[in-house]
Amino acid sequence: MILKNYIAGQFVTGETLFPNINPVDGSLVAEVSEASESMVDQAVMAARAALQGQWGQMPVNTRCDLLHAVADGIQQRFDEFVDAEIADTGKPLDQARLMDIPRGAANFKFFADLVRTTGSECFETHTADGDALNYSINKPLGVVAVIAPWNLPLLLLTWKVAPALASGNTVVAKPSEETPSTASLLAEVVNSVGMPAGVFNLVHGFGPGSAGEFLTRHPGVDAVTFTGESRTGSAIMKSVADTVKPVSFELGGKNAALIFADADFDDAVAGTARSTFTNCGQVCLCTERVYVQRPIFERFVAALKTAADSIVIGRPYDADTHIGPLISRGHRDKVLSYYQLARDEGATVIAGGGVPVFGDERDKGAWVQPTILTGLAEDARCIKEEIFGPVCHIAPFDTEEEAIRLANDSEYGLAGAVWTSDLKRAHRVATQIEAGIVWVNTWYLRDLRTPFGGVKLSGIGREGGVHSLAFYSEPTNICIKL
Ligand code: NAD
Ligand code: 6OD
Repeated sequence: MILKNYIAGQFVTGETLFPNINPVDGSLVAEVSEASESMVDQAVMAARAALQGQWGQMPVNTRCDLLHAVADGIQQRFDEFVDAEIADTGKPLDQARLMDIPRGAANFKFFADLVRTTGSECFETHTADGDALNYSINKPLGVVAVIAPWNLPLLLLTWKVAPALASGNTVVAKPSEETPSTASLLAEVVNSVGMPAGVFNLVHGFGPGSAGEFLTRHPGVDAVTFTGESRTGSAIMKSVADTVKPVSFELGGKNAALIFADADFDDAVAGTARSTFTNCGQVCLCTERVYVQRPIFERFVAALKTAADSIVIGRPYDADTHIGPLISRGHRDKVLSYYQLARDEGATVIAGGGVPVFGDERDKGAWVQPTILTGLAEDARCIKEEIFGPVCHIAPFDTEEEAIRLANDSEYGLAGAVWTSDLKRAHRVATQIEAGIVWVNTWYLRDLRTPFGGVKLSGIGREGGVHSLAFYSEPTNICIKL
């Protein structure tokens, strides 16, 4: 099977193929056609042309009906999407079935419905020179480049494609080279619902010197929306700097969980196990730093170890599997290098710390053990740098002020979690954490209307609800003298 690019309503292949590898056992899922520079150029030109055609004139309701049809099309091919996501990532069936694919579809309906019902500003203006009516109309930005990562492939691609299209833009999307399959299915769905050619284009490839870079530095692109590593965000920012394009960046994290002694202990343990190990630790919102109030520190470490040791690392379709492999052997090398670095930096390995041995085909995959560390100094690299694997470090704290200081002592600022039964403390602490989102007594509970994004190295801007519409459209103020 060859996964193709989708340009100007046609499925096309270029001269170069690259392999898409299953991280469960290293087998070949598919070959992928890498888009050349001229193919990326054709995609951008098709997207520009589509702005001037039927799409640009389409009533909002018709546009939104098309996006609903895309969501319905994903639901109709639900099992294919689930299988494709699993083949690319090795994630457990339940996660793909209950989160990745339903959310991928829901993003289209949510943003379509939001655009149907969101109005714009209007002010009645009174001045000494006379009265006026000031109102604004929201125009699309134009051609939006969407660059997505591999950890929640369909969910994070559609999280940006859906609001961009709902706002009337056209899109050239590039999924991660590690996870091209569900994006390819999405192109088939878009093609099947009668979306005008060029409105949605898909190019496959890598970052530097490949489709990612060709796309973000293309002069015909009006805005770039990106999810991925902070240093990639920095490279993209440089490539759009000369043309001063708007960017929306959702980047890395080194998220802290603060566990106060008055927290519901079992909830805090279960919640922290979930926030550390879900998706094999490969969610940008995952916890990598856990701070526990001293009276319950030893008990918490022991309980989290029990939780980690009981995690079933297994095949995606096995009913008892909790977590699958990392995304690739390359990423495993990085995670294992941090496991080694932690030892070199003086950590005590409480749980895991290595590679599971299965004695079957999975030994060719990208598996690692869920890992818990203690004993590192706060300036250790393992405390400062994002690892993006199933690993956390646990350290004690004494006072609320100390906990807040420790949580904020990071170059990142994406997410935080506070576990306490004191509501006043929860609010007081949450407001002082330097992060785009703080969960209290829970983790990754999402409402798509809320602002989502990070501070510091974790990103620029907010998406979600009206924040997405604000990024993907350009308001024009019209002032009528009355
Ligand atoms: P990555 O930055 O390596 O790649 C992301 C995408 O960018 C891929 O499609 C890649 O091909 C492309 N890319 C790479 N270099 C590029 C360049 N120079 N120009 C244009 N495109 C380029 O990230 P990843 O490894 O796929 O994802 C993991 C990272 O993403 C982690 O750091 C994680 O925290 C972060 N992430 C953040 C969020 C968030 O919402 N804040 C969500 C998911 C993942
Ligand atoms: O749930 C979402 O909308 C979202 N953007 C999640 C990001 C997860 C990062 O890996």
